[in-house]
Amino acid sequence: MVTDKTPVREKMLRNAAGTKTSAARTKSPARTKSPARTKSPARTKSPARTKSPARTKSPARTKSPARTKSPARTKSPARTKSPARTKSPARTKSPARTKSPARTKSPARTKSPAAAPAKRRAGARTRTVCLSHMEDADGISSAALIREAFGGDSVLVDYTEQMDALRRISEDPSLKTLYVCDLGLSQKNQDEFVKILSSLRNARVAVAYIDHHEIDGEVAKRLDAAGVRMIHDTNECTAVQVHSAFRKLLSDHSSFVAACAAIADYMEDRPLGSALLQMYDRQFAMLNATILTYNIVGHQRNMDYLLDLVERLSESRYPFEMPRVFKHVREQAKKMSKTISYVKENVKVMKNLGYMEVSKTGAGAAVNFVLGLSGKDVGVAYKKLSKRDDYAVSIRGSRSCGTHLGRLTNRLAAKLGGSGGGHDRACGAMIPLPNMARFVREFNLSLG
Ligand SMILES: [Mn+2]
Repeated sequence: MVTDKTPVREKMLRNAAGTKTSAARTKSPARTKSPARTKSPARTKSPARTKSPARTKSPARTKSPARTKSPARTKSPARTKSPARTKSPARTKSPARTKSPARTKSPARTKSPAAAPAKRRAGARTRTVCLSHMEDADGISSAALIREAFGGDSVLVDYTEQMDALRRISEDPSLKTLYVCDLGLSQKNQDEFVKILSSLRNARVAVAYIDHHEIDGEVAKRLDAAGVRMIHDTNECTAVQVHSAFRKLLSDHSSFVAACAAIADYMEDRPLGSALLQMYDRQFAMLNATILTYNIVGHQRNMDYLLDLVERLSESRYPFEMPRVFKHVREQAKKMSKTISYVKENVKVMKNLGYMEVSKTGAGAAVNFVLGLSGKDVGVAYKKLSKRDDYAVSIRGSRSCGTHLGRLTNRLAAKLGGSGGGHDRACGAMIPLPNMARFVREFNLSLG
């Protein structure tokens, strides 16, 4: 692996050195602070980066539960003023992109009502926000690539928080550009989603929706008609689509980040995804995709960590380089092996599916084993959500499963007062407590 890696890296570095973006970045005074960094003429090149004491050792960075409060973070002149960012020719093309001071003042990060200063500036719209999915490598990678291309704030959510976050963001009078990534819609939220995005467009906020989950054709049309930039292909993961759409604004390393996301989303066999993966050593990409996934899964309650991950990926770092990742991978792998025994002992079957209620682990962590160990073509795992009267449901299909599970889930969940949807062989839902058993029964019947 080591021998393979070198030429690939070198090739990437050569390419990166010539790109406008990386050249522009190096000049950023922000970066010059770190002596390790300054030496590196091209951002991607810098092996020094990994060792930069500021990054790796700063406990404030990684451990600080309140990311935002860390003075180093928020006030860092580096981040705030970054003329390199703003003046980069690549960036200036898009009017939305030009001013992006968002990064610096990051209200999203702080969770403080950042709107206040903006209001004082008499309605200046300057903020760029990327609302993305927090639960997997595709969502995190998409946020990282958007951040690399446009700067701005990353707001990471799961499906339960998606609409609340969107409402909150849309109420910010300083919002100038909004990217929504890897967040599929369901019958339950799609109308409100269209409504909010349309009103943002009416307020002249630039809005892009980048996703690969099943979408109602009418909903897609309405978004398009409202002037939302639709980057939507069910055949490629979100990060790959972000990469493809904004390649000119991204470093060469971004293709690696997108390839990892494709692996994590089981979409590395698609046309664009496989072309990206081909550029790298397969094992190396799989290793990094796994490191990324396990660290994301293991840090779902640590927003600070997840935002840091986004930032590091956006700065052309490899997942394996990040501090303490192997420790977390080991812990996560241990959990996985326990989950295997747990599922083996508790999985139940109906004619067309295997199913299991889980409590010791997440539904998403167990569902692949429910599928595999049940011997059926569909696996359903569900877990009662704390403080809610709902189950979080994860569903997976085998390669020989002929039903589009995302569509079936969307329909059944809506019928039973929940919501859900997703891909043909991987999807999820939220189902009200009293209807869970019925959901599994009807799912089984629909597969027959
Ligand atoms: Mn995805």
